Amino acid sequence: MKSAIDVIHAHEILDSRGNPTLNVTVMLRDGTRGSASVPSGASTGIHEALELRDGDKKRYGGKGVLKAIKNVNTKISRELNGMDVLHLQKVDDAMRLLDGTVNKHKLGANAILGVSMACAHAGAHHRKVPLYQHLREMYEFPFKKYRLPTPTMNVLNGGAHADWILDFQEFMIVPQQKKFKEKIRCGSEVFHALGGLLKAAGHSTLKGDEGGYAAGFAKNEDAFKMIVKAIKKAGYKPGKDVMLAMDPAVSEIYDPKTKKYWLKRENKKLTTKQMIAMWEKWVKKYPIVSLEDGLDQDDWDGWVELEKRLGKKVALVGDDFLVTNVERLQKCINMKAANAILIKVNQIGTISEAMSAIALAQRNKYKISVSHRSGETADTTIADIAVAVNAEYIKTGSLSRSERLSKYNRLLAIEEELKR
Ligand code: 2PG
Ligand code: MG
Repeated sequence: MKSAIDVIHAHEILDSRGNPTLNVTVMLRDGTRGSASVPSGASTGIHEALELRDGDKKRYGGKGVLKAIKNVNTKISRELNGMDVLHLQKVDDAMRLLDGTVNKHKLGANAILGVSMACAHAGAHHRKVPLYQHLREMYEFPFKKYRLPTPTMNVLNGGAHADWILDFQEFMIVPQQKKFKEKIRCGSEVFHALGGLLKAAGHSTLKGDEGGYAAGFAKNEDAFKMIVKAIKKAGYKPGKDVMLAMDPAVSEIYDPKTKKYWLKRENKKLTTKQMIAMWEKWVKKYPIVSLEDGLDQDDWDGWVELEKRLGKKVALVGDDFLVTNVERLQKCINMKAANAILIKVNQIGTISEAMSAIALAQRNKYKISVSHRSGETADTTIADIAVAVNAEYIKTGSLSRSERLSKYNRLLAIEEELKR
């Protein structure tokens, strides 16, 4: 069988924060190769699959991934030899069973994911089709046409991605133009207009982990005020040409003991009820179409209430809350606790499991946002996943830094290809 796995090899590379991660190459019996690199989060949810790090403080401050690499090059490689990459579900199942733990802590979700992604690429190359087409057909997504996702672009970075200069992590613009390339142009123009405004107002224009400006304001809400100004300055209409989105990532500021959210910038501690009231106010004031992790990852009742209040108007996206996990998603569907899911392949550890989460979400009319991590590489797999499943959104950072732009640039290329 030509599409059988012959050799798997992983080695250590560095991500956009200068931390080690894995690059994996899979070679098939016919000589076809596929390679992929694994992303890494900073504001990780507690229910995510485990990212295996060496813990050897003398090397990369404990962040090395040599153990994960060894697992790929020995145990996983042996187990998968001769398996057909065109049946990625079986390959992923084999790795899941070999690991045998719920959160993949034996082999490491980073090790497993690197192999899963590399196999997907090898399969597409073997078939001589684009990755998005390969994934759509292999996982039998029922759509006839391809639709490009709308980007949610994180132009102001706060929280764990920008030294807590703001309490909330991501302030995003959501361009509404028809073509993807027009959305990119709009995003870039607003981003640069924002830079000009920040400079003029005496703010820093240095960038955070996702390539957005890391500028501090007295109040978190001022971030949106500034963005609205920038949209206008760039010649666009807020609420029409450009909408807004945010990921306050509030699991990071939640204290389970007091059950309060601590907004240090504003010196406030808010209850779930007060947080919901604040989001309602913001949604009335600003053209917000999407709110991710507006409440803590285990505040199920809070999420149900939030969904009741805002679910008709806004995409309420579960990230740390749902962790690309089918079981948490099913519970969420049963409880009516959200209406959208963020998909991060490394939260769950295989492409197949991420695809199952997407399929389940879509069967229940949830919106899909395929997402990068704050620690990224030039890998563009998530762009193809978003197109494969006709995701509504892609979240892949700001309009600067090549590891963010590589995904946008891949989507620009896909748009061109689909025209033909
Ligand atoms: C998030 C992500 C990506 P991290 O919270 O959505 O923006 O951040 O990768 O640090 O978890
Ligand atoms: Mg998030």
